[in-house]
Amino acid sequence: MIKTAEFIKSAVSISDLPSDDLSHYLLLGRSNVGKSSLINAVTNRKSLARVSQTPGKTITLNLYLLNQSFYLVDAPGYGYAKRSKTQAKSFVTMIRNYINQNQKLKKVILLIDFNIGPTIDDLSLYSELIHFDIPLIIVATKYDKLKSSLRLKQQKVLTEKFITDQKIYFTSSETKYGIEKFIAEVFENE
Ligand SMILES: Nc1nc2c(ncn2[C@@H]2O[C@H](COP(=O)(O)OP(=O)(O)O)[C@@H](O)[C@H]2O)c(=O)[nH]1
Ligand SMILES: [Mg+2]
Repeated sequence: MIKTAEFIKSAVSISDLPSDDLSHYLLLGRSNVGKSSLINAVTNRKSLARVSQTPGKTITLNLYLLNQSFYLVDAPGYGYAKRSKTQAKSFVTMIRNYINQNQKLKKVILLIDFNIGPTIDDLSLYSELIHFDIPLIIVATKYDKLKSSLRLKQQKVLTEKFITDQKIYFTSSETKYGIEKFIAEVFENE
């Protein structure tokens, strides 16, 4: 259970990250996939993470401290249409450095829109991420948006896009479907 949550900082570079020994959990996903909403649902706060703000030009890692014991790190905005190729590249470089250099990173959580399914950008990021020696989790967001009669079929279609045994959570930040299970399993060691 998440009892406390606070925004700590927006880090603009790897060297700007806190120097304590707390664990990090990295959230990745295209703009609009529901990252901020997931942070708010997990922490049971209405607006801890700002929902749907237009991404700025600066690439940041936004750190939230949960239960005074671990960081949830929001890395906003890959696949954002208005970003230049150079910016997209520097995003991937920053994430790669963060994963490679951060001993405190415990898991990478990639968000996919359940309705839209994985986009080309999502799948290309996924295929990079599976090569890192770090647990990778998929969260299919906005589960509530699909008609319940179509959910099982879509669940199957989505599952087939990823490697066998890929752990996938289905969540809705709107109805809180799947949020408790996500918290209990993903942060089980915290
Ligand atoms: N119906 C529904 N809408 C959602 C859900 N999660 C996010 N959204 C909406 O999707 C849009 C983008 O969400 P946001 O959290 O800002 O995405 P981010 O850009 O990844 O941080 C907003 O309009 C949210 O209200 C969900 O679980 N269900
Ligand atoms: Mg956001």
